[in-house]
Amino acid sequence: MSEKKKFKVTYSTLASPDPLLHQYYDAAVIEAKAGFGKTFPMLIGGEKRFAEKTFAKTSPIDTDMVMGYFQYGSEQDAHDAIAAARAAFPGWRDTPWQERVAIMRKAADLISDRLFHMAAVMSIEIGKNRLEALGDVEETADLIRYNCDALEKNEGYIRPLLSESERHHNRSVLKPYGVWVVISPFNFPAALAGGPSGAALVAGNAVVLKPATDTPYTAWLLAECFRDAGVPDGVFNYITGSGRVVGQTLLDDPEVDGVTFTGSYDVGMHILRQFAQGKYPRPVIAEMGGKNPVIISKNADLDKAAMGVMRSAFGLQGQKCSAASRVYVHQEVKDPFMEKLLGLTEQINVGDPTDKANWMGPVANKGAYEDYQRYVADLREHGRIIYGGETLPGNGYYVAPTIVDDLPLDHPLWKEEMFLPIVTIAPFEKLEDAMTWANDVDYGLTAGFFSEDDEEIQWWLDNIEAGVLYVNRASGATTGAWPGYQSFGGWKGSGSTGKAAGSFYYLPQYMHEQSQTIVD
Ligand code: UN1
Repeated sequence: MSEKKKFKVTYSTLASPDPLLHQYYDAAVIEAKAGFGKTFPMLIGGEKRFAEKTFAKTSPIDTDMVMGYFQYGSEQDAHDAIAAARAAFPGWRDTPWQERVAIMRKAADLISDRLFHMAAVMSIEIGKNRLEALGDVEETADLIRYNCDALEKNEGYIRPLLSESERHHNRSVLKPYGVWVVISPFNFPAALAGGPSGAALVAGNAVVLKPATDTPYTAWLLAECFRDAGVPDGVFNYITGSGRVVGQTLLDDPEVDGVTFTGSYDVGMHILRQFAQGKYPRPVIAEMGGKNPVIISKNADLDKAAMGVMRSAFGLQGQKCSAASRVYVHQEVKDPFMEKLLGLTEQINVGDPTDKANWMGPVANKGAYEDYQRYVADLREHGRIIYGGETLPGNGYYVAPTIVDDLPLDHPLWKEEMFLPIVTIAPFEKLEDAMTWANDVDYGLTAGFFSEDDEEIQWWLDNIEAGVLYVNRASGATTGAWPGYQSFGGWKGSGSTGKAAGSFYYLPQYMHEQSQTIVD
């Protein structure tokens, strides 16, 4: 067989994909399924580690489909992983940054080489459609490359300071902290595991990755890429199991120097508070969800607005922290907007996301499926469901995209993150009111605005409280940031550091600064 064509994937190239892309993906799904049923180890100090218990990873597409068996790690395994990272740290820290960059670039290239296999596994593991899964994998490689570039552009973050005299030689040096724990979520099982791990590693830290219990498989494939790229034993460790046992033990271990957590507001705040009890401050980069608003002015192009909202409300079944979950639309254009949104939503096929015809797959797990039913009952009672509101047939966790109107503005679900394909819509008369409502939540991750009026646009940019803003973006009103093209990080309860991923200020967070003054 001839060499496979290489693709440069981004979320925007995925709008009109090459037919070969589909062919490769279809083949990868068949191949991935043929390999299911194996038992996967953890990776601690370069050794394969097996726990006493394993858990079966089943697919939300078909709950009878067992993808593989993963280790149910113990407290001891978690401590061992931290100890392995601690032991490996000095060697990695002292490795010239240029060599670390070379190894991490190799890892990024391996991820790109394994794009189709990783995406196929991810689709089956978490129900992500083919294009979004391919995007997630390639985003991982690009996040790693972005941070390699950043280290190079900043020459290893060794920079001269001013000097008092010719005899003074002063410089600022950024150095890695030590042992870094990465706790990753199910929704971007590659990008939000590999992005933070890659940054911590290239900066010179040793890493312990604990992926979400729903997505150990994609994270294992990532671990293989790091290993095969030559990340030394113990510098990257992969541990699986429950958040309660393994996750909590990692966080309790005083040998941990920093954490990157992506997940819910409640867990993120718990980690921040717990870390503040330590002997001294340690960095916690927490990315904690959103309740992302879209405001549609009477001066909006409603086709763009409807497309942007549909894609961001229902992409990945609404389970992105960047998902659009609230829409405030000017009362004069509400009816035509709703008609367009309804028209687009009716065209969505929900089903096995490895099938090209299906744009929405199942929700992630039983808990999400039950939450959906609970929320829908509440919304039906207090508002009006104008589309969806039903679970769908199949042996997986399928639910309909759901549009809700007439929900009173004081209902708690205007403020609570549901993490499901549910969008609530309200009319407004004055833009100022829409802005007040948009900002009146504990979150501030992403936000969207639709208007063709430049003054209004500037006013919106000046007043909205969120970290990632999009104006008139039909390909996604609030979702779809790409490393280097958008920075991605939240304000308020959405993020702990005020600095975003995929941008200038991310990588330095994985290092502490040292000032060095030498006098002749
Ligand atoms: C998340 O939703 O958890 O901007 C992260 C986006 C993706 C990342 C989202 N690049 O939608």
